[in-house]
Amino acid sequence: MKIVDASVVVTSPGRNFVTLRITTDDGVTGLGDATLNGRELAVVSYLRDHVAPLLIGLDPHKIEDTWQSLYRGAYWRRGPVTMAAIAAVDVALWDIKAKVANLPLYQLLGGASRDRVRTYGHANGRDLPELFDSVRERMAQGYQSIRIQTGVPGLKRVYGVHGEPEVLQGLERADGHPRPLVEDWDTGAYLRHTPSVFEAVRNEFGPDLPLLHDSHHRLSPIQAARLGKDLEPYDLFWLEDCTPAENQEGLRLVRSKTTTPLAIGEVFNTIHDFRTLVNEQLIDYVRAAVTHFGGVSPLKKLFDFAAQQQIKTAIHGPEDISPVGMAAAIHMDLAVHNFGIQEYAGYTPATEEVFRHAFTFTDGHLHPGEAPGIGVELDDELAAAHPYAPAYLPVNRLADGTVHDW
Ligand code: CS2
Ligand code: MG
Repeated sequence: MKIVDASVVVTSPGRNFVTLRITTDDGVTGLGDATLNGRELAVVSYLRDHVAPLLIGLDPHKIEDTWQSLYRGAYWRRGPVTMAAIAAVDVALWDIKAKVANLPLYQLLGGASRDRVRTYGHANGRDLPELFDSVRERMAQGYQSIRIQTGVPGLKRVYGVHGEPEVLQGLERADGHPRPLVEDWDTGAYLRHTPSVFEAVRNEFGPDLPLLHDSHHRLSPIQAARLGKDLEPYDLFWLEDCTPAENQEGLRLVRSKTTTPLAIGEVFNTIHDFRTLVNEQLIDYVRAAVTHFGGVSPLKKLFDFAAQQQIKTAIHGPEDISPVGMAAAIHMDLAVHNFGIQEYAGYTPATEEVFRHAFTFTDGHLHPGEAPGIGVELDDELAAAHPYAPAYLPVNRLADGTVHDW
């Protein structure tokens, strides 16, 4: 069996997605997600100009060798662009291997370790009434765990909460913003406000509903320690990205001050980014996504590493992970033993039409389905009807204009 074609499809059914399709001489095809929110075209070029030509003629069954050749052979290792491109190749080859075996991918990853995959959804509101309505909407959709994001008094527009209530679940949609919007931030106001939000949510929805919160890299370690401690009475499922974790050692301070569980890593792209965090058990969930971490092959290695320290998986799953990346994630979720939870923000109807998938969402749980491979088909004709449009995530600034973490 040989690879005869590797093509990149860019489509924007509500937001930009980048997909790699690998085709073999037997006519078997595999898909891989290469979407990097706000920097999509960099990955398109990396794939089209530097990777696809190298794949032609290779044996598609040699997944590990191909991965290692692309990672080590590039010389310039790591980074979101490189690892998203390699991820797309990896997932497409796993898709092909599983199709040839006539098995759903999870069966090649050790088979099912559970019946279904629990998820969490996004609730957001500029104020408490809007937030409570959003929580009820997610619960009505079946979600049994919910991420809470709200506005902050005095701030116009913050992460996860948009002025337009119709924005789907307050996602970080880069669509429609051809230049980065500027959002404002005040850490003090946020730290003073957030505990009262969770007190109100607990009073409204009771003590048992698993609640999550994302600080989105915006706090210093001591500020993160304070927030984690202030949130302990509200028994969060996790506090996410409480501090920029390139400074992995910074989590030692946070960990020493609070028992609030910590989740980190959606922006990480190799196992080295997690080394201290996992070895010293500084976090409870690893957030890496198939699409940004180099694919299924390296993510499985990370999950096994994390399992040694009783750390669980929590694959990143916002709307800017395409249904291709999501499908690969759900297969991993079903198979790995140390599964924690899967983020699932859902997709626009147009996205569901372009990417026909076998995975299902029922009663707050996902299942990858039994289709051979990862179970996703990309409709090229429909994809072409949604051309790429430049779009960027917002930039976050303090009141004095200083750019802040986002
Ligand atoms: C967020 C993401 O889902 C999350 O946890 O951190 O929505 C993130 O803002 C986007 O994926 C960035 O593209
Ligand atoms: Mg996040």
